[in-house]
Amino acid sequence: MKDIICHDSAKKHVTGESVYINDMLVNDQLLLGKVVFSKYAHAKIKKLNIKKALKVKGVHAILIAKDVPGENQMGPVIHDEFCLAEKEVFFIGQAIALIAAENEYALHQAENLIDVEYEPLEAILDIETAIEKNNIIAPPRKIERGNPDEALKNSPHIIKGELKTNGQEHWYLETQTALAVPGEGKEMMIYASSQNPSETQAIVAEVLGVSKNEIEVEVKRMGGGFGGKETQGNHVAAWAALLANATKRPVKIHLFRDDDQIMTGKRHRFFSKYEIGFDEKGQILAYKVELNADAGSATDLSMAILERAMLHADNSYFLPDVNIMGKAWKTNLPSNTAFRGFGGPQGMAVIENAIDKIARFLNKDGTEIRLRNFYNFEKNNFTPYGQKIENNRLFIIYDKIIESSEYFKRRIEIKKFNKENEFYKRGLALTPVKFGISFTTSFLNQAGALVNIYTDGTVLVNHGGTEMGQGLHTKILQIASAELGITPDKVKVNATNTSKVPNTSPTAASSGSDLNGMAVKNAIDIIKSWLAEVVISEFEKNYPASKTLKENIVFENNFIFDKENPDKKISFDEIVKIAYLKQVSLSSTGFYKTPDIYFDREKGQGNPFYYFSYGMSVSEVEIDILTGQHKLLRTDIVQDAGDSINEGIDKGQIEGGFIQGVGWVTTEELKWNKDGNLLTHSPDTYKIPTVNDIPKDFRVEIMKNIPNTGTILKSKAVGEPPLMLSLSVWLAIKDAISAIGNHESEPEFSLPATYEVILLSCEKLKKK
Ligand code: MTE
Ligand code: QUE
Ligand code: MOS
Repeated sequence: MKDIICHDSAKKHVTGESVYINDMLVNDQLLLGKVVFSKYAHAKIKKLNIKKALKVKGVHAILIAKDVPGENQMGPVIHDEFCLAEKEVFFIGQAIALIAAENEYALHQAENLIDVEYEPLEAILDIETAIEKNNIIAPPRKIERGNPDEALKNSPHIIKGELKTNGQEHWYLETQTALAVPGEGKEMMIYASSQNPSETQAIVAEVLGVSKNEIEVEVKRMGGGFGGKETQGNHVAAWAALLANATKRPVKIHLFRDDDQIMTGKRHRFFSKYEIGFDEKGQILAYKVELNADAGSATDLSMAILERAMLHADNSYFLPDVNIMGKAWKTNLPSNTAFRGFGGPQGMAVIENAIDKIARFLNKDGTEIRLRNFYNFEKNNFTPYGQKIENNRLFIIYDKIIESSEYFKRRIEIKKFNKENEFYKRGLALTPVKFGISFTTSFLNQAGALVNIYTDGTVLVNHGGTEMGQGLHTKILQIASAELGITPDKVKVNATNTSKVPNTSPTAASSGSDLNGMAVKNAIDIIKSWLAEVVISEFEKNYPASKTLKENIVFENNFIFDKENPDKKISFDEIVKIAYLKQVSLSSTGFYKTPDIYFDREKGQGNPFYYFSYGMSVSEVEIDILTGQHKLLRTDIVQDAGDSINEGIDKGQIEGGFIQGVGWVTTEELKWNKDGNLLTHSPDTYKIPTVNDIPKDFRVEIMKNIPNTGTILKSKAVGEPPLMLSLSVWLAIKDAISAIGNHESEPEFSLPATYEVILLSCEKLKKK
């Protein structure tokens, strides 16, 4: 049943048949909602008068903080985010009022007539200032092993450094959107673009001051989430619900692109400091790193993100004596949030850069240093947090990619090219990824499902995961079809709905198919055991001589048969009808929780991950040292996806994740002015990758014959890990720059490596 199904985007998205919230046909009662937001990064609200605005024709409601009937809060983990600002505003883009009107024109007119007066206060707009003012958002975190200070002292060489990695805008194609439809009494139906419908339900219930059983949240699909709709999809849902509740009419909020970019949180920028000790061969002896994250104005998921950054500070390398500190700082910017990789990219970038420096310092190839420090099999196989590395795939992937990319041959060719060319330089880099799979907040590793079989033999699967383009529903459909032994055309996966499957975890941490796939299998196993009994009693009728054992019943190719005696068979459709007439249930819930994982935050120790996903990439770039422009000439990727459930989808995830990462490490640059206004809030100022940024030669390979044990269909998660493979592009650029000085001195470098960064770095080296 594997590999034969294409994602619905292959046809429906292309033809336009796919329905997003903004395409939904609602009745003529529909009102549009608008969010009025703060124009100051930090200020007192001196006056907020809506009287004039309320008189605008077509306006049905204007709400401010005091109009929130329930709790005026929408912080997901900690309640430190107002739904609507009260006396003070903490960032530009913070919601202060909501308008519901019949059309866009009325919305804009009303917005202009809202009378707000601010008294500006001092704003903290970067990590350095936050550190200076000790504006920490929560107590620092630590992971430590051995005695890193002593080990540093005893190291033949030490490199010290700092690294800034900038944030990243999610740039989902569908901006934050929600439609709220009031029902009878306190009922409210929410059509949300949310990775976490259960949390959307909880927040809507809280702001309305009603119980969760009055709120139904449905998610058909998102036009991309990438982490940006893990918590912040809740915001528009809460605002739409408030307006729908006030007007008793359906209300839709669909953020204008620029407003979305201004109002919502992004990938956390980090400011990191490190010291790494090593010997002549490049063996790492000690590593100390301090990761400082810009949380923005509220906590959101910052502590979980910081934790994942810390848990990936080692990337694929054994660090004997190590100290990892994590601090999240409060600033007057939108609260930063989940973004593909969830801190992993920020943690890994630091050590990859450090290893790159070691290689240059020792005048060795980076791959030699990496290979030498990889986690090993019998020894050097424990992470800083004490988890043992099992089923280590680093060496097989390394061997494969070194060969398939012709790494060493191309290294020589590049040397030659750089010697012969004065204004163009080429660079090459290999980087590995080891990414931990599971929510580090262990209780989140659970999922539910509801599987219904109808009397015509068709199947409807409900599960707790959401579809954001990653192909989860397609994989779940394949899983259901494989487990029931029926063809995929008989199975349909429903929109995610909190009334079908309750109390779900966010679709995040790349665990959507691992968790929900298992929950669906559990539900199907239960139904199959009921059906098996019906099958046996049917067999006994027709073949009275022999007995069929329940364990011998096989579901395959739309039939059910006795493994010991395959002639005994009956079609799936037939048995479903018989079961119904025999009053046997054809519907079951299913549940799954990941076994044996835990993490002690206080101690910084545990087994937080069920397994690791591995991958490597080799990238070659060419830079123009007169302009700083770069071209990505070739990338090879080898990725471990276990037994891939759907190679087409997984390949799409690998390519898409990698390119999204290429944007983060090269062209995507967030800039603010001195008042905290985001300057890069539209596609003409914020440059995400386009088709032109795809490597000219792009070779993606999924490893074969390495099944994962203990997961659904022996697969592995694939959603986030490939993003971090883009670090090879970043370091290939650095390698090309350093060719100017014959690799003798360390180029100045940061992330992203924009044309400007590249050019300035080249200029510095030329002067040396
Ligand atoms: N792929 C597409 N097309 N759109 C998305 O929004 N989100 C990514 C990844 N791949 C995303 C995507 C992120 S951040 C995660 S955590 C996973 O998909 C979530 O889905 P999964 O757990 O089913 O892999
Ligand atoms: C990876 C993730 C998440 C995570 C931990 C990971 C994630 C997420 C949370 C989280 C943490 C605490 C909460 C909560 C969610 O943790 O996406 O509601 O109270 O939401 O390692 O992707
Ligand atoms: Mo993905 S950042 O875990 O939504």
